[in-house]
Amino acid sequence: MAITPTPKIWMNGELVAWDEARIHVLTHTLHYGMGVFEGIRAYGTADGPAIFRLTEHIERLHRSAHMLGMEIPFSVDELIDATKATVASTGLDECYIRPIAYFGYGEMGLNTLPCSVDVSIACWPWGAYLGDDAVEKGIRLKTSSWTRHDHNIMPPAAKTTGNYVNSSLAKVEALRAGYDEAVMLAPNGLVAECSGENIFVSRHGMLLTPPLSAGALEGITQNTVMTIARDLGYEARTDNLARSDLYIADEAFVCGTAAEVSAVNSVDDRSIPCPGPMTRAIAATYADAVHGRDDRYRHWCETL
Ligand code: PPE
Repeated sequence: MAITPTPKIWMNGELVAWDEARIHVLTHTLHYGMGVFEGIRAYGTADGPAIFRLTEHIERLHRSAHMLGMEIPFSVDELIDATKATVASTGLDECYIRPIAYFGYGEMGLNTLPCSVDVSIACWPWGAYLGDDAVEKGIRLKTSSWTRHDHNIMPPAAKTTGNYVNSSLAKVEALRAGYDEAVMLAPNGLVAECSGENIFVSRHGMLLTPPLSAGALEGITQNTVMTIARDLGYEARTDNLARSDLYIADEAFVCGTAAEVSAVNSVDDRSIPCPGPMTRAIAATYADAVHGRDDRYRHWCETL
């Protein structure tokens, strides 16, 4: 999806003009994929723009870096302030926000120990990630021929730039085959997640989503959905899912910051009732939560 420029990007402590936010071609992370990033959304609320669960996203950025042995030279609080300042500088009510921490210019070779760590935060307007009618019409999923990372190959729980080679291979394969998104299996054959979202299925009234141990990212939207689901009176828990669980699901949906809550209408051409009542209710409550319209979740809307 094309990027629409905004006035400023935050780089290592200062806001610079969008066109000046440049890096050298010998930037370490460009070559070796040892970067960590986040995807966050700001939404218009009655109190002005609010960044949904900003603190949790920045904390996860720090956890991802920790898993790579990377020391981010800015604290969680400093990056929260920087993110708010970047969003404020755009004048936008709603936007997608992309913080990234990466090993910078000056060292080459696989040893990251001597490398400097650079951080930037950019934001721009970004619409529906899986199409405007993803809740009503649902998306078509395909089981990927690409296996999700094993924990001993690279940590799937870290949101690292390198992990997304695997995601992009799966996404492009699914699109070329005429599907909307790929669902990826872990090396043990159990369901992990989609190329850019967590997956939920409902079976016998119980909402299930694969845990971190299955190779899923600890999704902040996944956590939001579990809270909303329980508040709506549904039972929800993390559990291992087999491919068969997808084929015979009563309902299925994917969720992520970019994708929000998007219904699934089929997996490998096996149709799934769509949109089911749980998916509809959760998607509607999620929309209210992010826009600050539901008092139960107002504390997640971090105003500038
Ligand atoms: N799994 C993966 C692999 C993933 O990339 C995301 C987010 C999630 C789960 C859901 O995480 P959360 O956003 O905390 O609920 N994917 C981000 C990047 C998408 C992209 O195209 O880039 C996102 O949704 O912002």
